[in-house]
Amino acid sequence: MYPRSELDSRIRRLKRWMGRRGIDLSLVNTPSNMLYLAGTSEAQLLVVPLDDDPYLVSRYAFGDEIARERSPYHVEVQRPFYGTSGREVVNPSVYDLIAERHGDAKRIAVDFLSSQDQVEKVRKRFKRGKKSAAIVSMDDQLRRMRIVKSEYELGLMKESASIAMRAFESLEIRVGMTEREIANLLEFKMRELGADEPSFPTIVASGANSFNAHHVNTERRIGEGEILLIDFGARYKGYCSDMTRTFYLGRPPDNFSDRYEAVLNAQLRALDFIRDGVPMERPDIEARKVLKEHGLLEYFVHSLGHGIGIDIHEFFRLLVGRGGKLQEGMTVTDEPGIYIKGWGGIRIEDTVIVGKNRGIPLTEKLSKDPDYFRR
Ligand SMILES: [Mn+2]
Repeated sequence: MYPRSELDSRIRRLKRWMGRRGIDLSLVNTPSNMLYLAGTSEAQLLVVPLDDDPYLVSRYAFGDEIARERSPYHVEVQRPFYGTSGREVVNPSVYDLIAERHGDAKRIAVDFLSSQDQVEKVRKRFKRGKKSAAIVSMDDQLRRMRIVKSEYELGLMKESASIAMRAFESLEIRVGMTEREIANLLEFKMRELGADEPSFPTIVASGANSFNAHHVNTERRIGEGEILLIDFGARYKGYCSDMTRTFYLGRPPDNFSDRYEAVLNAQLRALDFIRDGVPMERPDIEARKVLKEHGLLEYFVHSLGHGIGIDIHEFFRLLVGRGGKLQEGMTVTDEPGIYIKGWGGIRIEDTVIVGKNRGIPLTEKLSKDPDYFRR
């Protein structure tokens, strides 16, 4: 079970925000937000009344038992009855239950304001006369809360990184294997080592396919004298890791080694700036400067990194032109890459904690030697 004290302090923080904004009820249904606030995503709705304890509404046999095991909060069960004729069907919406209990709510915060039909369902039930409760978004508040990780969360992310690295190290990759085969093996190993699942579908890009930053794996067989790029991560108890390694199978030609060196230097340079108080665009700018010195700037066509946690891509990007400052305890990826049409791509990525003096990589123990498979 998720530690109660962690969740209680998050709920308290949410309630302080609700109090300031005159919000008397919060409704959460995005799985990642629910996990963050209640320790489980096995429910239809998390309900946080300003003046009462939070509780979950979960469906009978479709998560209610799991929610009870994982969350310290009360689980209200929603159970349909279908009978044997259409007249007997009783299947009240979760929003009926909420409206019955909190019918006098005047200002409701939801994390699904962009979902028109769900908002309409809430609006319909919180109508008295011609007036309906005001419905506002809580997305910004939840983003602010989730952006800096607690020690407990960092512990889960470290384990997720460790699982991914150990899985990779146990792989025996041989020339002749297909991209899909390698991805399947890696994902199997991560699960075997305790991962809930891969944090996203593993990318194995060989040869010219390495040009595709988000390659979709094929039956292509890897061969000598080729680039092999592998981008992967594990999810552990809800928390993600994300890393990329690029290799050369066989003796690398100079143009590969030089370009690899440049990307690696850019990645390490950026790491020095992933620290408390630095503008979020700075690490990206520093990485771009290094690539510029090597004449590779035009091939770095994405941001240096992104927030990571319960979601693989969380709020904010490390990108030139973006505002905001880094704060100790945030978690980001550091992943410069170059993509040269007709030749291929090189990306090196680690998951990193924003530290006091420099970034603390969680995934760097896995060698960045591009000759890894010939050791
Ligand atoms: Mn990434």
